[in-house]
Formats: sequence, structure tokens, C-alpha cells
Amino acid sequence: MKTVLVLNGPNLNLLGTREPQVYGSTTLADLEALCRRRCEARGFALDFRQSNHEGVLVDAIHEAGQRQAAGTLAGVVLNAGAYTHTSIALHDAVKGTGVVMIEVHLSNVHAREAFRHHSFLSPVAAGVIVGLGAEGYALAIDALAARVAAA
Ligand code: CA2
Repeated sequence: MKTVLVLNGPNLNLLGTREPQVYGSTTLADLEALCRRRCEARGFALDFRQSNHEGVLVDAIHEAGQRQAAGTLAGVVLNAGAYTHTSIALHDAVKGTGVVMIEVHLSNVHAREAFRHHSFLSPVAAGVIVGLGAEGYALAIDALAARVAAA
């Protein structure tokens, strides 16, 4: 059974506690439960993580790259939070490991402040899902299932 790594970046541990008009009322635990259900439906195991630290996220992508090369990982669903807009290190980690990564954002970043319009991750993503809330994570898992089935 392949694993999907769902990796969440800074401040996403605050989900459901503040800014519900932007991010909805879903908590990170709700998001994990949703991902777990969709992974079970697609025959995947789930590895769900959140970190506020860029280096921890880089290390998780390195680990994911090794699992991808070993054939035990379907890919990474990555919501890097604000690091999306700043992190060349995460760009390099995805590119350097060759991990299959789908970039997800709960909000439609293109309808928000200009500083959220640029992503360092989109050029190295297999696909990008924005603005669909928690459902975007489930759709990203579906996309990884389709890739695995097609391979
Ligand atoms: O829309 C998304 O998923 C984002 O990745 C969320 C990031 C933001 O910096 C990106 O531009 C878009 C922020 C996550 C912070 O989440 C909070 C949730 C509740 C209260 C405060 C922050």
C-alpha cells in the first residue's frame, strides 16, 4: 500500500480558531479526518503532518523523496502556507528530490493580496488546487490516485 504525505506549513495549526471568513471553520484535525477517509477510499495510507518551521518541511520532503524513489509513496499534498510565497528552499527540495507534489491552498490566493499571487512551488508542482477549501485536499489525493493508476 502506498502512502500519501499531506504536509501543512506555518499557522495551519490555527485553522478553525480564527479567520473563519477566509479559511472556514474546519480544524486541522477535521482536515486530517477528511484526508484519512479519502486515502482509505483510494487504498492509500496517510501520513499527515504540520510544522511551523521551514527546515522541518524541507526534511519531510527529503524523506518523502526517498519513499517515492522506493515506490512506497504516491506523492505529497503540500499546503506550505506563507512559505509558498517566500521559500526557494522548498522549491529546491521538491525539485531536488523529484517527489510528486500537488500544491493546495484552502483560499483562492489569486483573489487575495498581490503578495499571495506568486508561488515558488507552482513551477515544481504536478498540479495546483486553490480556493476549494478542505475539498481541495481530497481532490489532490484523487489526483495522486489517478497518477498511480495510470503509471
Ligand atoms: O489558503 C491557503 O491555504 C494558504 O496557504 C494559507 C496560508 C496563507 O499564508 C497562504 O497565502 C494561503 C495561511 C495559513 C494560516 O492559516 C490560519 C488559519 C486560521 C487563523 C490564522 C491563520
